[in-house]
Amino acid sequence: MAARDLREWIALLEREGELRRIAAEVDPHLEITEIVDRVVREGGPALLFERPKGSQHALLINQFGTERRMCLAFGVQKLDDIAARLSEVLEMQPPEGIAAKVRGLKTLKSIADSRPDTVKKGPSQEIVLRGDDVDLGLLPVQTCWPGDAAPFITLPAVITHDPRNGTRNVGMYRMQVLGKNTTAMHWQIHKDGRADYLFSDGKLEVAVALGLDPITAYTASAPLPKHIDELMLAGFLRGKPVELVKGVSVDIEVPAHAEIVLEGYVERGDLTEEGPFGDHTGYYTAAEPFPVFHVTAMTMRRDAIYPSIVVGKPPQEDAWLGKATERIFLPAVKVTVPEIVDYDLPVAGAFHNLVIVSIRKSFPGQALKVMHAIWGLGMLSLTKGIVVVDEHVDVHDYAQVMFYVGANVDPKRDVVLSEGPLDHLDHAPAVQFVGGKIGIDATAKLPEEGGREWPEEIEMSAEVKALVDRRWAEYGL
Ligand SMILES: Cc1cc2nc3c(=O)[nH]c(=O)nc-3n(C[C@H](O)[C@H](O)[C@H](O)COP(=O)(O)O)c2cc1C
Ligand SMILES: [Mn+2]
Repeated sequence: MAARDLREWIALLEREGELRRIAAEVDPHLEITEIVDRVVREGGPALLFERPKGSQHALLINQFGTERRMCLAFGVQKLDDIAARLSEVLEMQPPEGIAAKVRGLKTLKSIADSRPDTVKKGPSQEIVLRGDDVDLGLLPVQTCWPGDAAPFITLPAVITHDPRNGTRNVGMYRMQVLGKNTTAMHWQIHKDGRADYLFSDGKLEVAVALGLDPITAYTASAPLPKHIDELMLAGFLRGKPVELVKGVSVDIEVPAHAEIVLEGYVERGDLTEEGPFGDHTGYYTAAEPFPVFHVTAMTMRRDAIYPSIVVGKPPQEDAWLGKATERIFLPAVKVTVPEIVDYDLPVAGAFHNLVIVSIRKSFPGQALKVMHAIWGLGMLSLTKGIVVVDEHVDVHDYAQVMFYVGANVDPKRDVVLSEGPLDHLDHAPAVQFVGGKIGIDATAKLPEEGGREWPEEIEMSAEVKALVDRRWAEYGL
């Protein structure tokens, strides 16, 4: 059963030996980062800092830092099992026979039950601070890296509504603390929250939830199309709806079981210099103007636990949020580009720098088709480099991929240079936001593509393999 809130999740982590409590006083200014950096790299546990210096609130970090914890969060054995449930929905066909109809109805019901539920009261509003009482200084917000401009809230679920049609959006966008009741709102240009802000006619209400059950927190980072509510996906993946209550100062429903909620607004033209911030690119992103978020109310549970995450040179904790997205979105990618067998976004490539994709190739030029499809597909369109391999290649085995890139590629023929939009944070292109793309076609070439006959790959025969299996003990190896 999916955790209802952060506390059930912490209890589960503790039962599973996946959480360590730190009783010593530790400084959220840099010190926590250095501790977490070491623990993450060793595949260590989630950490609950019970006494962050200068705050009454405990700080949870590294909740997502390993594949095992990610699977625990979703209640699955492996991340691909989540994708399997989504495939069921995406690949629904008119059912034939009673059994298929019943299965179909169950699938439809699971979609119908995904919508959030509105409830009257929620623990996220046990404590209500308004006006002058709002004080972000109460929270143990981390200054992650020495060059960071200020403390940054790093694991928020930012909720807005599209002013045109009211559809909800939830996104994870870091928030630089500017003062006791203001932060910056780091909506990059390709993001849905930014679009809601630009569609507003001046003022946009915003609510920020901190400290959620892990599935709902994850969905804030999921690259869904603009019109799809992330809380629907959360409800679907949790197998039960997210519960919401009315905000106390804004016309936005907020998670009833959050640890902390910040309510407020942004206004057109009210900008601040945001950054620098040590980012998941492995570099500091330079200061740029972003909207100011004014906090009109801060609500909390009693003894609220503050959630945080550190990003930086990969690998960091966010690697597993990214891998979850890679696995969960594969079925949706395949709906649009059906020849795709599998793909891998290497953690070291910070997710937007490189995609390795395997395809079932049946016509000349198909690898190029797939590259261009990826460069046109949602957030994958920001991908800088794409390597295409044949279906039998394991895209997660980088040595194998490198072998085919070396063996199958004539750089003159098989390297495509293109152009397109790039990640907001990419510092490499000469102009921000647009630049070059590289595609490498490492598939075996068809006669129409290569001109020459493609040689056969070396492989031992099945009979000899079976023989050696049978006789293995005799060899004394
Ligand atoms: C830890 C973490 C921090 C992130 N910080 C930002 C950020 O500051 N700004 C941003 O635009 N996206 C950030 N992202 C990526 C967005 O959360 C992601 O693109 C998400 O899909 C945005 O939601 P949207 O598609 O509804 O806009 C972050 C992701 C993670 C996992
Ligand atoms: Mn969205």
